[in-house]
Amino acid sequence: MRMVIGDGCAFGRHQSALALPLIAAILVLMTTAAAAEVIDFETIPGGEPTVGLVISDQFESSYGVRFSVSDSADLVLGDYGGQFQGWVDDSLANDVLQPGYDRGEFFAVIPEAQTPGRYLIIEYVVPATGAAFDIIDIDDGPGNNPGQEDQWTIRVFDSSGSLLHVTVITAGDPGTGDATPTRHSVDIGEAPSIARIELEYTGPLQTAIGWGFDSFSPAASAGVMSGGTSWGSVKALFGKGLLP
Ligand SMILES: [Ca+2]
Ligand SMILES: [Ca+2]
Ligand SMILES: [Ca+2]
Repeated sequence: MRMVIGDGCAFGRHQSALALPLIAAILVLMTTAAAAEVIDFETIPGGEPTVGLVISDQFESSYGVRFSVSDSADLVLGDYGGQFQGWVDDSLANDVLQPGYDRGEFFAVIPEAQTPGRYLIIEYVVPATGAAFDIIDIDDGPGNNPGQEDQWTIRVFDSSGSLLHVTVITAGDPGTGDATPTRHSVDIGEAPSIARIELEYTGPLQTAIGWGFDSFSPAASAGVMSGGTSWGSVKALFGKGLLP
């Protein structure tokens, strides 16, 4: 982690020697908290979650990530068990998860995500070492439909655009299923190099693939901390006399 102390810190050498370990401890705690934070779409910074709300840069200042879609479509909110936005179930109501899963009230979805060339883009303000998220309803439609298996391709890039990691998840793989959140984790290792993640439907269906996106953990995003806390606010604590 590379941090630069701004000019606003007016300390003598002795005070700095005392303060720096404390700063380091605070940053470790904040980074740990950031790694544990999850964007669950139940709260939206600067607004209220509602069905159809476009999700783009609301999480940029607090989580260090922004969402977009490769073409003119939007990532929008849908609600579990409410108006149809996401997926069809074999035996339950639409947009309901299988028993035992609780992902709150809202999820995110790109309508008509099977459209060729349409995919979700997640960009990091500061690269991260890892990420995790749920893709919901990776299945083969209502009933058993061989040859219609949903398939998702996940691509991870560094800040120079180099491809770091590709994963393909196909209906029938472990953890997939009707109305089921399939957890996927990306772990690049020690170096924080994840700058961009793309999720693209690469299955055979032309219509009504049924899916949702939820519980996104952007993980350790150095320099941009969780919960609206930033390096700038750490410096502000000095100004208030709350730190030595
Ligand atoms: Ca949720
Ligand atoms: Ca389904
Ligand atoms: Ca599906």
